[in-house]
Amino acid sequence: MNPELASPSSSSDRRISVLARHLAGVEMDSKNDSISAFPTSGSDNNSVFSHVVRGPEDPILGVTVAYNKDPSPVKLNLGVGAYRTEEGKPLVLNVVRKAELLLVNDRSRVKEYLPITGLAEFNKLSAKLMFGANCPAIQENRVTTVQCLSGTGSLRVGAEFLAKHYLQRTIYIPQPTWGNHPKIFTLAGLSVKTYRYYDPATRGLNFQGLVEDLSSASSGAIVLLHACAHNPTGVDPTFQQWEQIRKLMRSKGLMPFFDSAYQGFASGNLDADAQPVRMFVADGGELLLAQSYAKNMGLYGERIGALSIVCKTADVAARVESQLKLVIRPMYSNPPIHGASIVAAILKNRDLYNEWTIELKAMADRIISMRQKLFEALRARGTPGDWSHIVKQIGMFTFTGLNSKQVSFMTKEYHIYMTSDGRISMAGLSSKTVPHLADAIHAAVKQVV
Ligand code: KET
Repeated sequence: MNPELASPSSSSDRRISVLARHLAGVEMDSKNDSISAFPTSGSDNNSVFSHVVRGPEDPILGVTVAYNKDPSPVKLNLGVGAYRTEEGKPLVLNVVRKAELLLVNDRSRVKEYLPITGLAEFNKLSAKLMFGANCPAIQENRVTTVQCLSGTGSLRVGAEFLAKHYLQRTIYIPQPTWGNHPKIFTLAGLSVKTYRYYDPATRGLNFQGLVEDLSSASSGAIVLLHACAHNPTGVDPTFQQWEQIRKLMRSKGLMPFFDSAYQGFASGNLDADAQPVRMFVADGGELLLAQSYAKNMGLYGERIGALSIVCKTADVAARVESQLKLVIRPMYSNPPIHGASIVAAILKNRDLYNEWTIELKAMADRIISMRQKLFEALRARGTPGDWSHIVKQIGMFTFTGLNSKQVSFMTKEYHIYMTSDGRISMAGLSSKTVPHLADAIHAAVKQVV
């Protein structure tokens, strides 16, 4: 043995010695040497953090934590909105693999810091993807787009900017909405209120309530709108209703903040899903947009997205961008390069873009076929209730109408994991697992009220 590792004197020497022996692969069997013998271990009374209470798990991501702990072979995770194949496996799109190969083989690529605003090419292409190739606001340089950390980071940066520079601090979010929205906006310094959105009785849009609530919102308030495939309800306004919402919001000077996490997942078509946002841009008014490539390119862990702010003039847009940089720099300095490079490689190449749209449509279609299968399975079992909302709702989720007791029952008895509001991620289902889910829903509805 290395003599320097033997007979340590002081306690810090002893720690270094133990670590060195650990790294050298020496077994630590002597009681004196073991990590648990350190004076800082044992009781937490000495810790300056001993008052810290355990926080709750996240209502969505915590579902995966619980799922991972369950040893059952039939367990099923329908919690987080993440696409799975028919085999229940995560999917890396072929087009993403191709783009990554192109990037790896390009020796001119380096790992320098990106600018604070991210990869310029990615920003341009992202704006074009949502606003359309011939968008006047883009041509007039009235749009500033900054690369952010996926949809969540884009919402946060947008909210921090609004809290600092916008005339109103109130943001209206739909009831219900994605569970992270109220936390993001509150922590950014905005004050959160809700507008009616979903009617549990009809399992459809409460358009009347929505119009009433936005009509009585204070002038200039910010309004969070899901661009398409509303999460968790799977219920979107019709184009006619969008037009009414647009007119109402513009007449009251309400500021639209679009959250687009599912472009392409509602209809299977990127342009069709961008329509509501494009209606608001076409009227010449201002708005914010948070875009995510987590779902539609399957780039979840790459944390790639963008914040766009459409302004009235190029001059205002340039000044807004300079302030976005001041929000971003102390928060995370500048964004990561890999995901942005993948997205840019796909969006700028016609063949790769076309291939992406085909793979995206295939994901959307598989989800639609799961809706049909689940609906038919419940009908075949004679499960009490009208389950037609399963096929009517759009996007990744079905808002089943199951209550939290029924959800707990399904988790306990059937090892099916989902959020307590009764939302299931249809993308996590496969032909093989539909019968198991249908059995669980059937039993829950019959046995638990
Ligand atoms: N907006 C909405 C509406 C949304 O559903 C999500 C993610 C995001 C933004 C943020 O996604 P990001 O990965 O930051 O680009 N929703 C799913 C995952 C999650 O909760 O983090 C979900 O609802 O399961």
